[in-house]
Amino acid sequence: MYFDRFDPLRGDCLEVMDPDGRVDASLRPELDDRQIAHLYERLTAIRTADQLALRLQREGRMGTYAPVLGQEACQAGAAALGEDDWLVPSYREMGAMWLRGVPLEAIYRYWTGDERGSVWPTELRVLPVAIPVGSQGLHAVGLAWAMKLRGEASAVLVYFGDGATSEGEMLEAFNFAGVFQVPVVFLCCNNQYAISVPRSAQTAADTIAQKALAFGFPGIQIFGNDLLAVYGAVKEGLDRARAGHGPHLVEALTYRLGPHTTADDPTRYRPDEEVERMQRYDPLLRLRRYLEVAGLWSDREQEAMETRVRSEVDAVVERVYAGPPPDPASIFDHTYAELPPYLALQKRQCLGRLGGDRGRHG
Ligand SMILES: Cc1ncc(C[n+]2csc(CCOP(=O)(O)OP(=O)(O)O)c2C)c(N)n1
Repeated sequence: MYFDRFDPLRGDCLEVMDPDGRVDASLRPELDDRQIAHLYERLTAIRTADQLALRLQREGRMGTYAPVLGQEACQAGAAALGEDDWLVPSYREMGAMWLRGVPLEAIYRYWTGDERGSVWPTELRVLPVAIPVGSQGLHAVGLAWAMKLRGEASAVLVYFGDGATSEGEMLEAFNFAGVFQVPVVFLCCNNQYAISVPRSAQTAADTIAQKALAFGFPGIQIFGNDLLAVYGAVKEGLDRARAGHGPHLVEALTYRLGPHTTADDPTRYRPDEEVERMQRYDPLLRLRRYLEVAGLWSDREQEAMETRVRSEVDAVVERVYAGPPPDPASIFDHTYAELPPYLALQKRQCLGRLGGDRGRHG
């Protein structure tokens, strides 16, 4: 319905719900109003948790953090995953991971530098956060290839940014996926910047979506601040991948309203007016407008929801900072099933030193 009708070479870009909340019924994915209201609440919870993370970082209680602000609708791609599918995140997918079932507690712990935050039930089928830009593309394709070889009817959804499409690993992933026709959906959250490098300096191609065509599989460009477009395109890509139609690429046009990470000052490379202009496309605003027009929402519902998500997130923060800090030697745990020899050596050295310190402190 989407991939066959929207052609990136023709300049097509899928929008189902416009910034005023008006929906094109002919393009609407199978999401009823109740489900949309639920996702609106979850995306609001993501924004709440995201802003709190930023505050915790500023208070010195969290390490470097990569905010989601402005890109919440892209996170809802994870809501389109089937139970047996896999999610492969980059570092900006706090929301997608949470939606998939990774406890927010673990996500917060991870960003405080606590390796216990890298542990969640394997049944969720979520890979760890990938910090090296583009590396997760190959992990995703490897997973998808394994599923194909095993004859499993499941698919992989991998997130990455516009900057990642300039990395060799991502291009290798596209190529491998096309040649072996593996069940993977590449979701490029094109937020217009790779730190300070604008999209225009990233590639000479008109779109990222069209790159899929060169690798021999379908690509579509969508408005990534439109929850319905994200959900619809990702769901169709996953369904088709699972049915044996190989890889699909979704380029979601979005905008990073905040800094790249808490270590970045975006005022040095982009004008304030640009950010102000983009506020109009806020993914949460259009959902609220839609629900209001549908008669499902008023200030009362909004206030009640904000109170609910605030207490949900506050309770998580309380748990994260309660109890003793982690054992420093736990930095060696939870990444490898078996430690490589050089890390095993470092762990022994670390334990030796900690042992001494612990001895001194009785
Ligand atoms: C291989 C590699 N090179 C450089 C970096 C430093 N770095 C971190 S994020 C980033 C920009 C990535 O931009 P993009 O892929 O557009 O994703 P975004 O952060 O905008 O979501 C860079 C260069 C890194 N983490 N890994």
